[in-house]
Amino acid sequence: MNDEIIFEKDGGVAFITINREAALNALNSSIMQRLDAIFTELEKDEDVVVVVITGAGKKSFVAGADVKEIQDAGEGRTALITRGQHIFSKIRNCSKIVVAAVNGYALGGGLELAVACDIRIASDNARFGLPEAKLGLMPGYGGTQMVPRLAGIGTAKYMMFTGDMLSAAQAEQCGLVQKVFSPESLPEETLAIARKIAANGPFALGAIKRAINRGVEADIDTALKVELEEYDKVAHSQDAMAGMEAFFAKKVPTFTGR
Ligand code: CO8
Repeated sequence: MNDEIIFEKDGGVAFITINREAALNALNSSIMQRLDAIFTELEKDEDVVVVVITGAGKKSFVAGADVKEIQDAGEGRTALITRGQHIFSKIRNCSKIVVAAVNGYALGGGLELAVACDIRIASDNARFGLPEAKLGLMPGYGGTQMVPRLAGIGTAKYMMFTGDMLSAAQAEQCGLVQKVFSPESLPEETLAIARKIAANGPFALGAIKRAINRGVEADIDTALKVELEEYDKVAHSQDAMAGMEAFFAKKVPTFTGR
């Protein structure tokens, strides 16, 4: 068992804590492999609706890929990037809703992990940066593509060219972050948001995620066809029947995810 990742489940919510505080939760190979395995496992887990990813301690979410491993990898660097892209794409395309609880530094590969998630909730002391160029490197786990889509091209280029960090307030303003809370209330507020999402119809949540992820990459007519395709499945789902019946019966719906 790899204790550099703590993996827990409570009802419909799973929690992944990157637990390497002495290195500000930098992503080494064993953490990356475990993340890969956890997301494979989650695909088969019908009980989990929402996954929350956070970092251990009060200082850092994830301060990047492990710079020592990158330095030592030599000719293996391209393989590291390929593996990282594969794992982060798996997170982005996961059928569960994935929430990043950013509790401090989200730098380099750490910010790329956060933007592979569906939404980002941050503490007001969180810092967001892509400092790779300071090391003579560039973001390689999806940062050059995901950050412009979320924060705009100008902000993304500014961050990557200067290596400057954004505050949580700045990250919220440009759309990188959806909600900001005090460090003390972040775990509880994130859990409340996760539970709110998990109470909704899981079948619909998965369809909404696919419609948005696929649709934003397409022209509007193709994107609307994607929405219709997903809607067709949702409209005939057991969850939709249960949700509408519960509404008129003034009861809380019991969803099965089917
Ligand atoms: N990798 C490895 N170790 C790290 C990392 C990291 N990314 N970040 C911090 N650490 C370690 C430090 O080396 C230090 O270790 P030690 O105590 O043994 O000296 C410990 O964590 C604590 O860090 P600091 O003493 O530096 O703490 P400070 O509070 O002074 O500074 C900072 C905090 C500003 C966050 C600082 O640690 C820092 O700048 N870290 C590096 C941030 C960075 O450059 N991240 C990007 C890395 S590159 C990347 O993510 C590329 C992704 C694409 C992958 C490409 C694969 C080939």
